Amino acid sequence: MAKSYKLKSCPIDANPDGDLLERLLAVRGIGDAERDIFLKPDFETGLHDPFLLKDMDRTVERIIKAIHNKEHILIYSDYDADGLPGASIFHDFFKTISYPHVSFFQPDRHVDGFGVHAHLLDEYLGKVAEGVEVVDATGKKLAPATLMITIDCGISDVEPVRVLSENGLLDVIVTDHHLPGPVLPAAYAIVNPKRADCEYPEKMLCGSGVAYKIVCALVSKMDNAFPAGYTKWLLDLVGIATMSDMVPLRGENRLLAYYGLMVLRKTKRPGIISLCRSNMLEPRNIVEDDIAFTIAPRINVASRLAHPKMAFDLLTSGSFDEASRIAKDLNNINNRRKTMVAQIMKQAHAKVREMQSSKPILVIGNPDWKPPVLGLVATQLIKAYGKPTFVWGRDDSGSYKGSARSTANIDIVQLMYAVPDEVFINKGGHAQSGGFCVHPDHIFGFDEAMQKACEKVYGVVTKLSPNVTVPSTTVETGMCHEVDAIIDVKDINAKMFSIIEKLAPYGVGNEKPLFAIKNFHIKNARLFGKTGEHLELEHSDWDSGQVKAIQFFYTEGTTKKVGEVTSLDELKEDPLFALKQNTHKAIIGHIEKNQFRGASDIRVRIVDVV
Ligand SMILES: [Mn+2]
Repeated sequence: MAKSYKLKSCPIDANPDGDLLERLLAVRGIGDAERDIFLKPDFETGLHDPFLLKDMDRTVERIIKAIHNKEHILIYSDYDADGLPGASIFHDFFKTISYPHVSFFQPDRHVDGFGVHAHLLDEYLGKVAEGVEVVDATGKKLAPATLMITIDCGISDVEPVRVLSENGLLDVIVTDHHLPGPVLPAAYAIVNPKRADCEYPEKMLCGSGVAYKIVCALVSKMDNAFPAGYTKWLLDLVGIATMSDMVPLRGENRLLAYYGLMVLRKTKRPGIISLCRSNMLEPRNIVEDDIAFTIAPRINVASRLAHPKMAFDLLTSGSFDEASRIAKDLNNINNRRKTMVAQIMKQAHAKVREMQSSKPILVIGNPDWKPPVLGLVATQLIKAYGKPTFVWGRDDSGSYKGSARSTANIDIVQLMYAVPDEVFINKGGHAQSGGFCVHPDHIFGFDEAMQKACEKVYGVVTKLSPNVTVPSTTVETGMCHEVDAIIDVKDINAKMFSIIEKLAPYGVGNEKPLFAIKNFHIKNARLFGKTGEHLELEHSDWDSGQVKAIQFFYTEGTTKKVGEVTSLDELKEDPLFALKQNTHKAIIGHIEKNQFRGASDIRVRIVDVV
């Protein structure tokens, strides 16, 4: 079936046939005022003053006092690819000043869950059980912690912060970027750009970004303790977090991502280097996709299938021996994760086809599915079907746990609160992403309960359907095409790529440009890969020379069987039959640089053929 595409609407006037750079800027709404700073962020002048963050003065004073008094400082961070680099920034800071009285803690994603849990910290606070003690980097026993700093969490933990500060022995500094609730925790200080009373201009920093601002503020007050340019070398960690935490890459975040990528390419951290090399990636060639597809998943898998400490140890390791051992372990765990997700996805697709459901919510589950990977499954399912998705499985203790993801217009937390109380043992999250635990007595009626809740909150299905928006990520699955520009195949070359590269790094808020490529005459089509799963198309003619286009996992799933197939038999005999007819109107895809053995070429990464 042929598909249609349209040009992205352009918030700024620009000639669609004009200069490509102008067109790409205009499509992103980048006008004259932002243009220069967007194209060439300036590290010396582009960062905001960290002291514009509310409570920064108090925070810096308290930390410096703690260092002065040799207090035991506890860094409590989230377990993901934002919280862990944030904690690693503090690790680097304390290591640089050789401060040993510091410890690092991350909760367990599955046992404890997100946020601050006071009862886990007994050992750190000196309430030592027999034989348990907290030691510093040199192995020396630490006194009870008197200062705790949260990273990427804590803003909604009013009760735990109250309990921790109750006897006056521990000061808690909350640093976070999540949206504060109606009541702020009664902490010693709270650094969060999203505080209503915070005047900091960049509201969308990630948790590591906030941690970075604090370290910058500290360094500015302790100047002579640090080598020149010290804070710049922390940007590899900030860059990883900024590009994996789905914050918009505009404003200060663009600067952090831009220089983050630059520093990553020169990183000296054994952990990052080992992780890259063990995945056949040279740090100097890292691009944003390598963070999204190689680095971040391997940091995150530690908390999903092992413990976050593994990834923290990797990021902070000072030894190549240790780092390459951890990198190898993380790769193995990540392979196990991939197999688990792939198996579940296969079963899920089959189940969805069998259900043939027109219901507005996709509820799917299986007691054999492992809850730790269901967030990843839910993300893939919503991409494939464009419906709010609840996926459940059963853990080793017999609990029915799962993950939910939603489209822009449906709040899943609201939905979970609209079902009768007894259905969920536990529920939580944000409008578009959450987790839950279903009571075993209600697992069979779970689907129906969610559909009813949806009707209750959003009205009947027929009213809902026209409003269900297809999330922008489905561009990748071929359900909807909005292209940045229409280009001619003859213009695809290194010069064009250098223009596209000017706007990188791409990500949320600055999506990688998608093109409709005209005049691509398929002279050669072939399948390659272990099982012939990938597609390569070759264009060549006298005028425009040769251009290659590839699509990985072309043969997987039916949505990617592109081109105008006249009969199924043709497809069975030759899966490339339709493509070879050259009846397509355009190739939809990204332009990328392919690096191999020191050489490189510019090619098309196919999203679709229409
Ligand atoms: Mn975060």
